[in-house]
Amino acid sequence: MLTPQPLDAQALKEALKDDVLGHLSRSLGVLAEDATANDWCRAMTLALRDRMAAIWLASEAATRETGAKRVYYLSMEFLIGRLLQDGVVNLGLMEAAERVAEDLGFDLGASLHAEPDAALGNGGLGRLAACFLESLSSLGCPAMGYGIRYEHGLFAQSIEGGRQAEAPETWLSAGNPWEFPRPALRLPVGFGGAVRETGKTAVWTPGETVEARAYDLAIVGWQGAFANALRLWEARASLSQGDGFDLEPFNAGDYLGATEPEALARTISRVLYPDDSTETGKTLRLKQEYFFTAASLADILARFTTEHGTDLSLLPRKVAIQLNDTHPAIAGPELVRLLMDAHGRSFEEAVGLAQATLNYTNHTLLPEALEAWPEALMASLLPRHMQLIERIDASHAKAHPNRKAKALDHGQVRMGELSFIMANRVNGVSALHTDLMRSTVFADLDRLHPERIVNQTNGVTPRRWIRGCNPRLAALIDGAIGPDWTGDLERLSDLESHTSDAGFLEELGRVKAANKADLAAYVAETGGPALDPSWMFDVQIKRIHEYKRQHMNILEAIALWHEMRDSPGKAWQPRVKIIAGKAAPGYFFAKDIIRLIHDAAHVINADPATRDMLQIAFLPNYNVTLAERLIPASDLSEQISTAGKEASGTGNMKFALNGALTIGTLDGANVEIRERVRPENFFLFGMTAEEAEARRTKAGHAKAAIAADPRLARAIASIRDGVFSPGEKTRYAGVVENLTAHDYFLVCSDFSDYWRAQREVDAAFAETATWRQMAGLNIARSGWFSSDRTIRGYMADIWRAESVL
Ligand code: 26Q
Repeated sequence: MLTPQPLDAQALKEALKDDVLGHLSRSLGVLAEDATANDWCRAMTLALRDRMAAIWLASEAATRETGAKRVYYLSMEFLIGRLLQDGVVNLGLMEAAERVAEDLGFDLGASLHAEPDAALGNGGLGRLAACFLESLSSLGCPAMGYGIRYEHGLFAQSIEGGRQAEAPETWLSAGNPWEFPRPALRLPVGFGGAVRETGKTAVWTPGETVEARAYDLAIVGWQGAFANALRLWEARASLSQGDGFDLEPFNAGDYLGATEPEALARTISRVLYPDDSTETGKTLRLKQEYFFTAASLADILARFTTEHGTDLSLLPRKVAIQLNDTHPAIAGPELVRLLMDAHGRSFEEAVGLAQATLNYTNHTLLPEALEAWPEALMASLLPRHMQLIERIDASHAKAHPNRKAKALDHGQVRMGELSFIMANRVNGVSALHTDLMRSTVFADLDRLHPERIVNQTNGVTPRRWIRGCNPRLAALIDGAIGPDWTGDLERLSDLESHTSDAGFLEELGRVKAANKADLAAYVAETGGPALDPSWMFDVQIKRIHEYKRQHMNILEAIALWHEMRDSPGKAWQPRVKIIAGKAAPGYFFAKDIIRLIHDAAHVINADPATRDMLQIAFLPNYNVTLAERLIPASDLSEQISTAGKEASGTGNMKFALNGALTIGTLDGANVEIRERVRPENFFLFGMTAEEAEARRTKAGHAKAAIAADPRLARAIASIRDGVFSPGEKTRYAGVVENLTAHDYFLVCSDFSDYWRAQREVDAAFAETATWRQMAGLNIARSGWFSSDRTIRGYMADIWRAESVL
């Protein structure tokens, strides 16, 4: 119904070609003979955007006609990366695009890569939001993502003298051809000021008001069946402030002062906070959170009343709102405020409606990552909300007299508790993580509301993470089982029978080898080290964090180096350890780990005794685009977090789906991956979450572990003695102290078992045919990790929303 009549390949190509040439001349004003890769990229983008807009408007019309429930996904982060290749894949235009490029004489690959990578997120949480939007569209669920149009996304990382350097990211510097600005939509968002109470109603008069302006991106689903929008808010000075231009100071010659209101307002959407797990308590961060949440809720209520009238008791039947972590947690009090102060509902009614509409996803149990704001800050920035939070907490306490967990505690507003109290459903992101939520941070609230916590294990979209990034593998799978797996990933199980077919495994080996050669060529082109595709590619890519234990990986490399030097004659399995990831700028330990990786690489890579067997390569500026190159080219996926600390992981799923084997702990979704691919196709090591928790309380656990493992002792000693920092012996004193004194993340305690598992990996990799079979089984058995499955789960168990397809 929504899909246009299928055209034959020739007609499809001709239509696309006309549109690309049309946009090149009419939208961009460029002659074909002068067009650069960047121009072709923009012309293609506009040609695709036209098609997406048509699908989106048809989807919107279908939603309105059926009066279907709408889902709203509120997230501070959408790590969308590049959109052009994804759009080409989902619209079924890959072949047409290749032929258009051939006809017009431009390089399609170069044009697809000319698009900036939109890094409007830090890592897993933001990338999950992007996969979810794509799945919502693929499934035909009426939805909208709401976030911030950061002028600068996550910082660009470079390495200077082995150390991370940060530069601002500039994805918007050449404009954004994807977006539809909505200049007519300008929503005021207030801060500060005072509350005047008159009998039953309260009037909040903000001391400062900014304006939220909307920019929409169309997110089209698989085969163009449906599309939803991602609406990103930009902060601007309001009309009442002369639209950001103050004439009086200007006339007096104060040109800077004239633009001050605009500069101040724009600060709110200027830059993404680069912290991904440590709460910093910055006022601007709270302003960002309220800014996008308030604009989104106003927009949602306006759409609701347009479609369904003013009877807000219908809200929970027509609207489901998902809070991606606590970052939009102020949505609870804000919705209560709107229902009371703007729509005249009682406090009880308002809270009831808000609770029936809102849901909350928790992504972390790390105590340092749980958001809490000082009451005084909340009261000065959002005085009306502070009143409501107090009332919400008090009424919850009254209803549950034996309650212990409080939203207001020791002068802090605890956003996790607030979100829990205000939500209909609260979900964790893997089975283990959800169990731990129930038994630890939310134990008390779970006891009071035993039906509220549910699990929805994360997933990833197979369009981007197989078909888009690994076309060779996609073609192999198509040939074996047909193309239907792309929209129904559990069909990958049909591959199982092929994994005992030598011819198929041979092909699988060729696919991996070609992807490895492509990666090696790319790394060489961009000035990186030489990678030999015949070696094992052992890959750890994620944010740098102690709990993710990149330092354990590097300790293993150092221990292996010592061992190789001791026994040069042994038949060692050549391997390159590829590591990439960014450290939060203020996270000094993580920055030390990056430096240690470089220092170790510098010494080890140059050692003539080992350089034909072991190399370490740190690739700078890890982002979605680099992940798309690395994952298809990986043999081994490092998922080695301290058990109980990684809520789920989603990279782990992408690797398995691309035929890399995992070395990993029983943490997050690793547990479920191992269950599905079966234990014999997964390299497990380390303590369980429970064992880790117990070990941490045992005095002297680090020292005991070091004493028990001479390899570990020697690796740490070589760091301590300055082997990797000649001339500055103390460079890693902090790292050594951390490992030997408290070792909170149990690197030492897990090291021996990690070493053992790595040697099993070496032995298995040497058996090429078996390794390939294991890789094939990982692919065939990982179909459950599609984000389509995850979104179906949210639709059924959390949102009670239905597809309109
Ligand atoms: C909070 C307050 C102030 C500043 C920054 C933050 C902040 C920002 C981002 C805190 C956390 C994040 C991101 C967290 C994150 O990415 N978590 C990951 O979520 C994934 C998707 O569920 C999981 O797979 C990962 O296990 C989890 O670490």
